[in-house]
Amino acid sequence: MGKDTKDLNTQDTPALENRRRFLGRSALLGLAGAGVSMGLAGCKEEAKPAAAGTAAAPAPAHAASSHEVAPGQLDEYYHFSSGGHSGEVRIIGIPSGRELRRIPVFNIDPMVGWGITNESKAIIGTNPDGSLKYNTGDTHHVHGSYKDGTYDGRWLFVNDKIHSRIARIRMDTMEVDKITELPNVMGFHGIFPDKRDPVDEKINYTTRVFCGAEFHCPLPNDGRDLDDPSKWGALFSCVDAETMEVRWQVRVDGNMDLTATSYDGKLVASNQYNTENSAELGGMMASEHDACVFLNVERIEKLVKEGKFTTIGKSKVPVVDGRKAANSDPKTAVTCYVPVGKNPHGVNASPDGKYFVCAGKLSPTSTVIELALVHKWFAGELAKERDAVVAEVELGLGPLHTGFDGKGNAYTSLFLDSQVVKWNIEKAIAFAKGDKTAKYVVDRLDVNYQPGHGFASMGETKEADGKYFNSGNKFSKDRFLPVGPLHPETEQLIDISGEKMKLIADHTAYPEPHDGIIVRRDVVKTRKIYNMDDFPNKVTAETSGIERKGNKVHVRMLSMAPAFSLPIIRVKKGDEVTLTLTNHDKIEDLTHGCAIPNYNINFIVNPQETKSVTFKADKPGAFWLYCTHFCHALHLEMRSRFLVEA
Ligand code: K7E
Ligand code: CUA
Ligand code: CA
Repeated sequence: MGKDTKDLNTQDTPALENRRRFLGRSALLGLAGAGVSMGLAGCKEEAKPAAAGTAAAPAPAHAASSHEVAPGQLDEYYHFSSGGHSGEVRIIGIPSGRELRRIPVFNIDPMVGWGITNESKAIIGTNPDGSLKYNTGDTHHVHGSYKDGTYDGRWLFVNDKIHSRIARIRMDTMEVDKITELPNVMGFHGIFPDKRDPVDEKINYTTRVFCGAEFHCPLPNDGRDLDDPSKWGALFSCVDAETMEVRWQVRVDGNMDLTATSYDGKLVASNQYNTENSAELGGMMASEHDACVFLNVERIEKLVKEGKFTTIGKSKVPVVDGRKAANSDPKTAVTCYVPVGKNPHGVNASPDGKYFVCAGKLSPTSTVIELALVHKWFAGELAKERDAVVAEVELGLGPLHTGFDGKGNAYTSLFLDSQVVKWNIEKAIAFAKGDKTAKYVVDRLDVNYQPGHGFASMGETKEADGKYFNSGNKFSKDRFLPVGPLHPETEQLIDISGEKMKLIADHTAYPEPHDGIIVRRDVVKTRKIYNMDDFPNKVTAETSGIERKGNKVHVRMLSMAPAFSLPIIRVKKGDEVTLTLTNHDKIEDLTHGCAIPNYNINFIVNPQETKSVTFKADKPGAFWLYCTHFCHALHLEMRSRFLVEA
């Protein structure tokens, strides 16, 4: 339709108009300069517990209106949630909100020994001296692997924004098995698995994971160009889902923020808020338009195959040029930059596979881009990139992220308005085409208070079922008992099975949840116990014992409730000790722990699992190596003497 974002399609309920006026609409729309950070963080008037909003209104009959799951009953869904700068991923039951598990990813977890055992250190990454390369992380987006357009229950992928790493979680054990650091990028933010191969019909499952990098940095980042950010750049990366190696990267104009993939496997999109390529806050807001960029996966991989790429610094990863200057002919272009409203945040693909919704953030709009039209542009059959936009509708202030119910409705979080707005995509398109009677806003719900991500049950799959929507909110200060100056955040569960949304539960969240997915429970198939043969260093009754080679001592031990196989472990001060422990119990959930006082050792071994630690025996004395995980009536007695001779 090729219209400018300035003539916004506006349509709203009177209540919202009042609210906007109250908030000072023009001031917010004209955000500029130093005020913006304050504006985004705290401009909202001190929010009150929802009294006047729809949240408290009596709801009509709903299909799924209770969050209560009776004692002994199981939840219907798993919610896999990112953990923000805690560096972890969490598993929450939906609708109960019960926290089921924490998966350490980029953080250290002494309960399981993540970051303590040799096996976990090897996954996280170590320095030449064996110490951890990083022990911090910032997870924002967790997404599952796909088959035939829905989750296959195989893997979860999550980003680390701090150190630009991608982690893979096996869903049968809910443990990380691979972490890869992306070269030459900074601020790796958006992540999304592909849903099928762009070319090979038979590959209808995830084989790639796409990664958007938000921050520009020198290329390579080796000390050059520190004072000339105009030379800095941002790359988009493709990681092989199986090997977790970086397949290729694309140099782009502007930055890459969040990421979404098409159901046909051909395109991947990223919203760009810094098309200005600026290093300054003001500069990042200079332009009235930013972009949602689409990458043509097939064409990129063809260029890589033909050797039409460069490399950056020490990295051997092929880098294809996706900048505008090199992609002026749509028929050969690898990138299509679709102009959208100012500083967008969030791009999401609708479950029918037809649309991408890019939320405005500094523009009160959501832009609907039709996939088929982007394909047309790549075929040279669309005059302008902007013509792929089929609607750009006003929703409210600070739109960030969008979920879908599979019934044609989108649910967009409004950070500044503290609302979730339900809107109908086809009606929005009709409205944009000129049918001013098309009521695209279906409902609004106040949330408490500043929503970031919102996502619906199975909403990122073609099996979107429209039952639950989770709103992850910041600034939830008065929603729970105060627990010190730092408050919990809120995950609010919304029943979206009816015409009107209904808030049905508040769950606490340890800061800070961002994105998550809600997965039907039958998709998830976890193992009951481990397979001992999966561990090459397993300890058997025959190999249990202590082996010395010079000052290197290998202690091989097994656990079987309620005892360790070695009652006494004797070493000498200065020895380098490797302790390998295999749990020979076969009963589901019969886990043992292993802690050594004053040696900072603590980890668990699950049934049939093997783990090891290596440390210097630098403190003489007697230390009770004991079982930390309650395993047996004689759990307290389950210990060995670790003796270090002076
Ligand atoms: Cu909006 Cu990092 Cu997805 Cu958080 S990002 S909210
Ligand atoms: Cu073994 Cu407690
Ligand atoms: Ca911008």
